[in-house]
Amino acid sequence: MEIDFNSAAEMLKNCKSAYILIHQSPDGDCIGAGTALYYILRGMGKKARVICSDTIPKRYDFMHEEYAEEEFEPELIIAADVADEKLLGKYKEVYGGKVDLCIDHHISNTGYAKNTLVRPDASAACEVVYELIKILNVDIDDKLTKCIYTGIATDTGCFKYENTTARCHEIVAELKRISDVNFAWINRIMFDVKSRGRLKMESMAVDSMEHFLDGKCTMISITMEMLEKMDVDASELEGIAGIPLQVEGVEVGVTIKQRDEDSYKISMRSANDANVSEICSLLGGGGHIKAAGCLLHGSLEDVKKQIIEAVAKGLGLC
Ligand SMILES: [Mn+2]
Repeated sequence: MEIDFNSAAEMLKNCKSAYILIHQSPDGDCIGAGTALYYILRGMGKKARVICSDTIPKRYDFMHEEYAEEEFEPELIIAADVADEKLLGKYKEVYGGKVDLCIDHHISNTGYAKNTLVRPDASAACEVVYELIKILNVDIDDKLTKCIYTGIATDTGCFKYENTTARCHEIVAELKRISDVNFAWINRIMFDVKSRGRLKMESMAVDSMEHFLDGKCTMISITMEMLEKMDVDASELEGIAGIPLQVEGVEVGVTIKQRDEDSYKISMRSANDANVSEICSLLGGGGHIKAAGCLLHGSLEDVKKQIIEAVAKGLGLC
C-alpha cells in the first residue's frame, strides 16, 4: 500500500525498534538514508540497526562514526532506497515479504513492502528522509547533515544530473546554513579520490569500449579477470557507469560487470531522451528513466546481443 509522509512518520514514531535494510552494492544514497534513519530512531530512544548484504566500503565511514551495532529482535522492518526485494541480495530470503515500511524514490519500486513511501520526484532517498525529519521535528545535527548531503550529492552526480531539482538545492542550502560540515571534503571523497587500482581499471574499461547502433550505444565490459589483475574489488567500481556516456553522439551508455562465471550486472545510462528504465525492464530490470540496471545470464557475447536488441527497441530502431 502506498502511504504518505505523515503515515510513514507515524510508523517511525510508534515503533520501539527497527532493522533498516539497504540495497546490495551499497551507494552513498542508501547508506546515507539508512544511517540517517538509524540516527533518527536512536535519537527518539529506539533500537535500530542498518543491514546490508555487502560490506560497506571504507570511504563511507565518515557517515557512521557514531554508529553502534546492537543485538535485538526488531518490531519494524524498514527498507531504504530499495526499489525491489531482489536488491536485498542475500537478505531477500530472510526479509522477503516482511518489509513493513519502504522509503524510496525509484519510479520502478515494485511495491513489495506492506507500506511504501515512494517519491519518484525526489532526487534521492535521502531527500525523502529529510522531509520525514522535518515532519518528525528532529534536530538536524552534523551526523544527519553528512548522511543527507552525501545521499543527495551522490544520487545527483554532485548536482549534475537531471534529477537535480530546486527542492534538493533548497535542502542542501538549508543544511549548509545550519552546519559546519565540509561539503567540499565530502565531494572530494565521493567524486574525485580514486584508488590506483581504480584508475588503472578505468583505463582498461576505456580499452574495452565498443560502439553499436551507429554510435548511439556505447558499451564497456569489466570482467572478473580484469578486477583480479588490477586488485580492485567490485565496491571500487561505483560511478564507472558514467564512462560510456562521455562519448560524443552516444544515447545509451552500457556498463557490463561480470558477477560470476555466467552472470553480468548491467548498468545503463541515458544521455538524452532514451528511457533506460524501460529498456532495462525489457531485460528483467528497472530503475530510473536516466539510470537503470538489470542482471543477465549467459556468455559475455550473448549478454551483449541481448542488450543491443533491447536498446535498439528502446531507441525505436527496430
Ligand atoms: Mn537512491
